[in-house]
Order: sequence, then structure tokens, then C-alpha cells
Amino acid sequence: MLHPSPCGNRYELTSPTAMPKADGFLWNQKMMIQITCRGYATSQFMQPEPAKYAHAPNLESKTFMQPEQSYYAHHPGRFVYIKDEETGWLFSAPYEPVRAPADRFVFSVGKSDIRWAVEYLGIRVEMVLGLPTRDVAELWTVTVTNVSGRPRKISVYPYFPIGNMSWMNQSAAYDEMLGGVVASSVTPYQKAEDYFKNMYLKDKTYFLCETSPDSWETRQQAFEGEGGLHAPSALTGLELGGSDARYETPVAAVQYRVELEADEEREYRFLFGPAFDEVEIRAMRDRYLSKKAFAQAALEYSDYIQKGSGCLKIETPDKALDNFVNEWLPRQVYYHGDVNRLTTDPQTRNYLQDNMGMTFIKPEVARKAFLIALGQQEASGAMPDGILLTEGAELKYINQVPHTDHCVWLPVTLDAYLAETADYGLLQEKLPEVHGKSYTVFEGFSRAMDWLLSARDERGLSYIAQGDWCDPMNMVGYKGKGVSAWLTVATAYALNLWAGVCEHQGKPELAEQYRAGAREVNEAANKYFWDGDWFSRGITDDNVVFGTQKDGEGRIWLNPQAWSILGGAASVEQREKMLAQVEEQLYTPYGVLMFAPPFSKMREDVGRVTQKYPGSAENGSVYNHAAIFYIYSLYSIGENDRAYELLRRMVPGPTEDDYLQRGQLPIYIPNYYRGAWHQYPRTAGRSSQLFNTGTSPWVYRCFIEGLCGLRGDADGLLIRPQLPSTWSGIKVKRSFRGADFSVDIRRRDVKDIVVKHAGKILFGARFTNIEAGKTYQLSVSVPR
Ligand code: CEZ
Repeated sequence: MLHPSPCGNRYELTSPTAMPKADGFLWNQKMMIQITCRGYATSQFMQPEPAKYAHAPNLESKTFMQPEQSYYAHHPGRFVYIKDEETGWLFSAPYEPVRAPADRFVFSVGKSDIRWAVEYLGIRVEMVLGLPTRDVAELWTVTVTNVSGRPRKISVYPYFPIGNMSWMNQSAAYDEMLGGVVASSVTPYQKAEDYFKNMYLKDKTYFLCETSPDSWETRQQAFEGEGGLHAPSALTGLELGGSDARYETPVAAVQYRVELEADEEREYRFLFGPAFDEVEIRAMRDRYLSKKAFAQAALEYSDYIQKGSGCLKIETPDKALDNFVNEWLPRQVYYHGDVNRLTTDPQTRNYLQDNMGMTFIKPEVARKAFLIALGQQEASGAMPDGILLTEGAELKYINQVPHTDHCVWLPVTLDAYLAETADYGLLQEKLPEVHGKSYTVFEGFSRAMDWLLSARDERGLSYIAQGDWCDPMNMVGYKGKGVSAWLTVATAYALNLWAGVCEHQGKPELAEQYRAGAREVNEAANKYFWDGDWFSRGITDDNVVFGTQKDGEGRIWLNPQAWSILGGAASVEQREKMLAQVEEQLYTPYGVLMFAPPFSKMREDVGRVTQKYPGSAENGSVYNHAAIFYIYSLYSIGENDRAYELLRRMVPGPTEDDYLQRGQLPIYIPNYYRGAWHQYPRTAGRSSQLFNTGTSPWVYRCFIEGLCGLRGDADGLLIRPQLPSTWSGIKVKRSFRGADFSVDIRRRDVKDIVVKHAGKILFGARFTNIEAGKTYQLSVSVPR
């Protein structure tokens, strides 16, 4: 049902019904498309705010990307109907809207294209979706082959719904000159000033055909008629009606009437996308719509995706895991760093963590992100809720709600960047002058740390305002008093990390000042948050501690445990207690829960998180971002087995049951898998199918620095693998600071890790004097 292709760089699903929401995604810096095995698609492009060129059939509200997207018959998608002209029988590829039981079905997700092969009624339809690297458009190739062994007469009807473009103005017509359907609209608005903002929006959607069709339809209703999408009325006629759409819902449907000898095939190419005007549509046609241009675009796009292939290749006893880590994980990391989730105002913590991933892929991008983010630091030293990436961008949605954790992410992500690059020069860079003052990056960091120390109450605990890392925890501190246990212990972690950098920069006094700050923070955390067996989650405005043994819901939360390990608040004895409790209360077969039990109703002194559906999103799901912090903390204390066990559960598979339950291909990590494992076992483990998540850079980091133990420092590369105890060895290829390391790690009779290069034992298991361009072979022995 589901397997990687022989060379490992595609995943193939052979059923359209087993995992109906199984999907793949493609992107470039201007657009993204997510498409399911059944043909439903969600696409967006930036102008510079996210916009659509294929819409739902009704008015859609603008929002950020949502988990567990629901699909329905008229959902936007890309389909091809096939009609047997002799019998009148119909089917559609990939699967929707007709839902015929295909004789053969393959949904094949690659890194730089997505393909289908569907056979039914003796006809094979192959569909390939590709993207250009720099423009917004979908490049579709549809190949129809007669596999019935006898001559056939069929009609081929690509059907690309355009949906409700605008309540003010929408229409469509077939344009003979351009060779395709052009739908036009006016982005709705009401304020006069918006007229000027909208003037140059790409309000047209085009569907261009390389080969002129025999007939077409641009009015959705005329196409569907009384038959419904399963058997559209327009397909009963000899030809499509050829009508235009005049303030009617547009569609792009065309017909090719073909006679095929046995084994004969026809290949069609289409271009689907948004444009400002006919001139632009013409230019897109000239640029892309030919076999040669498609091939060229595919090559360029695959090169572009290739640039995100990362710095790690592993060979472990677990082949499915290798496939994920080598082929897919860096791609997801690259996507985040490359497009910042297709928003012009990413949340500051997301922006910094997405760029932390870029550290391992294109460190120069990560470097620039620090400068951009710190360039927007507030006069107080606080970081804003979102980072504005384009001129005219505004803080929207969640970024209008005050969260207090953004400064924490600076040293946390810098730690990864410096370990990878040793680029301490970044710290001396000058930031642009704001509020009449100019600081260096180093000073910016110190100011952020000072702000964290200042944003605490008289007990020394960190205020939460309307949220911390947990966005919807909006009512713990909205009256101005509530504090966050996670943020308190995370502050200690940030301060300690920053103290390390200060020390390296020859500023021991400053380092000591921040270390003292961390100690004080940790003492306060222990005094007010330690609940006997774990750390609580916070104290509300009305001075109620929550996340404690006394709580029936939201009793134990993962984040305070993970970060108290990282930040040093937890002693060895405390860690033992916490780990045991986490195992007992939060483990599920699909990963570790963000907290448990989930809330079943609103808790007004905690907030919106308690109103989410139990076991979904932040209300006690396996929220992978929280899970990976915990895993990272486990690696930091040498808990190799516990860390690996949970890391493995984060990737769908490899058993069929597991795939079916999660409903997702192992080509990305979703932001969550449903929790509420005890309450709702039927849905537990189900993927959100949302590939926007700060999880991926941390997962990559855990493989690189944790499991493989290949982390840099100021002088070189440290080699400290942390294999699970059941593994006898692994092989790793790691590119680092321009050199390539080939590392053979095996269990041998040694007391401590021994690393050899060219027959010599490396002092301190550290490789120094790395020369870019060289390849080094290391042989590593780890204790049995
Ligand atoms: O958004 C994420 C945020 O992008 O939720 C994380 C947070 O750390 C990330 O920065 C945990 O709260 O209800 C909400 O507002 C949700 O919090 C979502 O917006 C959530 C979604 O999963 C979107 O990716």
C-alpha cells in the first residue's frame, strides 16, 4: 500500500481510500501547493500577502494554514475526467470527483514533483505536477494511454475549479488568443485606501492549454448541471457548452475528443496560475508552455530543491528512518527557512527556529535572520511578537496578542548557529539605528537577556501576559500577574547559553552576571513550581498554581520538564522523578503528549487552549514541537534510549497499521498527532497534515547533534554519538564547515568513546583544523 521508490527519493501510495488525506507539497519562494492523493489542493501565493488563485465555491475567510483541513466534493482540486465515447462510462483521475474503483492507482510524491498513475476502463491517466522556481504557476502534464489492447474513442476533460473569486466582480471566458480559460475578478474591499493597495493584485486566474481543446466550459454550473460532480451534465453531450461566466462561479474545463489505437498515448500540458493581466498570461505561456520549457523548468526546480538537501546522511539498522532523515527531513527544514511559512510577519519564535534549521542547510540565511530579527528589537530590549519581512507588512492574527517568550529564542537558536559555523563575527555586526540608538548584535542579545530578567514578578517568576510558547494559553496572565513556569525555566536556559557566549567573547564578568541571573531564576522556579514529582505549568492571575497533582485536567505538562532539564532547574533526583512521571502519564504509541489529561471544558484562568477539542492541537495532543524539546533535553542528559524511542515515534510508520492510523506519508512531520489516547482511541495518532511546524529543525538537530553526536564548537567537531542500546553501529556522512566527514560508528570493547582518524586517536574526541573541501574518514568506537 505504501512504500518508498527503489532509489528512495519518492513515496508511493497505491490506494486512494486507505489514507484519504495523504498528501504532498511543493513550494517556491512565491507559492506553495499542498495536494492530496485524491486530487484536492490548497495553494497560496505571495503578493506579498498570501492569496489564492483557486478558491472554495463559497466565501472563504482569510486565515493561516489550518490543521486537519477538511475536503468536500467542491473543494478546490485538479482533476481529469475520462469518458468512454462508446459506452458513456466515466471515471476521473486522480480519484475525485467520480470516485471510481481504479484497477491501478499510484500516488507518487517526489521531492520536486508529484505524480499519479490511474488505470480504469482500459485507459491509463498519468498526471504530473511541477512548479517553476521563480514564478507562480502550476505546470501540469497529463498523459492518456490506451492500455485496453483495442482501438478506443474517448474524451479527456481536465477540470480545474476556480471557485468563488470575489463577491464584487468575477467572470470567465475562453480566450482564443491566449489558448485557455481566463477568469477575472476584483479582490473585494471596502475602505477607500485599500483600492490603492489592491490595484496591482493578480486578480486573474488562467488555465492555458498547449494543445487547443475541442470544446470548453467556463461556467461551473453549466459544467456540473443536475448530474453533480460524480456525473456532470456537460459530459453527457458531444461537446462542452462553451459558455462564459458573467458574475457566475468560474471553472476551467476543456475537452479533447480522441481516437486511440491500442497502446497509443496522448500527452497534454497545461499551465494554471494567477496573473495581473493578459500581457502577463501571454508571457507565462511563452516562457513555460512547451515540452522543452517544462523539462527545463523541472531541471531547474529539482536543482533548487537539491540545495536544501542538508548536511547529514545516515545508515542505521532502521531503513525507513534513514529514508526519512536523508531524503525528507532536510526538505521540510529547508521549506521553513526558505519561505517562512508564506507569511510576511512570522511569529518571532517561529522565525528564529525556522532559521535555526537553515543553519544546517544555508547558514548565511540564518545569519541574516538574526540581523533582521534583532533589527526590530524594541527600545526596552523586548522582541516584537512578529518579524516584518516586507515593506508595508503588519502584525496580524496571533501577533496582535502579547506573548512574553520571544527573547528566549535568540540564544537558543544562536547556540545551534555558532556550533555549526563558529561565526562569532556575527556578534560584532552593527544593527540598524532604532530609537536613536545603535547597538551591536552582541549588545542586542544582552539587552534581550536583560529584558527577560526584568519581566519577572517580585517572586522572580516570568510574567506570561497573554501567552508564551503556548499561543492559546491566553488567560493565565491577562490581568498582568500570572506567571509561566516554562518561561521561567526557559529563561534560565537562555541566560546560561548566553553566559557561555559572553565567556567565549572574553567577558567573564558579564558571563557571571547572567549565570547568577540563571541561578536566581532556577531557585525561584524550584521554590514556587516544584510540585513533588514534576514542575507545574504556572501560576494564574489569581495566584492559583496549575499543572499539579491536584489538577484533574492539565495535570502534567511536558515543556516545564524539558526546559528545566535544559536550563538546569532540575537536579538529578528531580529529573528521575519527572522522567518516570512523563513516561507514566504522557507516553502514547504515537509519541509523548504535550500535557495530560486534556481539558474537557473552558478553564477561564488558563484560556483558549482549554477550549480546543480534547486531544487536538495544544489541548493535549502529541504536539511534536513540545515533544522534540523533550527529546532534545533527553539527549542533553545522555538518555539515549528514551530519546530515540520518542524520536522514532515522531515519524509515521513503518508498520501498515501505524500509517493507517496516522493517515500521513512519512515525508514530513506534522505539527501534531491527536492525543487523548485513553479517551478517544479511535482518533489518537491521527496526523494534523500540517507541515508548518517549528518541530522539523529540532528533529534535524536531534539527529545531527544527539543521535549522531556530531556537534561543532569554536575549534572543531565533537564526536559523541548517542546510539540506542539495541544498535551495534551506524554510518554517517556529515558535511561540516565545508568539509565532508565519513564516520563509521561501532560498538566495541571500550570504556569511553574513542575516535580515530588516519590511525591516530583524537584527543577529547574532537576533530580540529578542519580544511574546507577535504574528506575525512573517522572510525568511532562506542562502549557496548
Ligand atoms: O500555532 C503555533 C505557533 O505558530 O503554536 C505553537 C507556537 O509555539 C507556534 O509559535 C504552540 O502554541 O491557537 C493557536 O493560535 C495555535 O497556537 C496555532 O496558531 C498554532 C498552529 O498550530 C499553527 O501552526
